[in-house]
Amino acid sequence: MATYAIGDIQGCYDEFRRLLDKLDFDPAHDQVWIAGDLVNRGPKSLETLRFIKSLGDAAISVLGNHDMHLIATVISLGKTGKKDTLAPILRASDCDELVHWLRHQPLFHHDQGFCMLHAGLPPYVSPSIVLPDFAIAQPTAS
Ligand SMILES: [Mn+2]
Repeated sequence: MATYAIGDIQGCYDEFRRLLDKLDFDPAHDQVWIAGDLVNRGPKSLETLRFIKSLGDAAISVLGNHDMHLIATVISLGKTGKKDTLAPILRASDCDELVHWLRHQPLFHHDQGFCMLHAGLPPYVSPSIVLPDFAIAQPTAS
C-alpha cells in the first residue's frame, strides 16, 4: 500500500489520471491525499470531482479556496468570476450530490504522522471546523 499526496488539481482531470497511471495507483490498495483545490481554472472540474468522489476511501481530500468558492457559488453566496471554469458543474444533473460530498470534506487531515491542509488557515479558524448544513439552492451557471 502506498500513500500519495497531490495538490491543486484544479480541474486538470486528464493530467491527474495520467499521473495516477504513472504511479500505478490502485484504489484497492493505495490512497491519494488531495491537498485542496480540486476544481476551477482547469478544463475538467466536473470530471475531476466525479472521479475523486468515486474513489471513496482511496482518496482523502481537504478543501481549498477554489472548492470553497464552488460551494459558496452553489449556495448563492458567491458569483462565478471571469476565470472560473465551474459552469459544467453548476449545470450537471449531479451538481447537488457532488457539492454535498465536497462540503463534507475537511479543511485539515492528519494521519500516519503527517498533516495536510491547503495553503494555511487564518488563526481565527479552527482546523476542525465543519461547514454548516445548508439548503442547496438551484444552481445557475453564468
Ligand atoms: Mn488555492
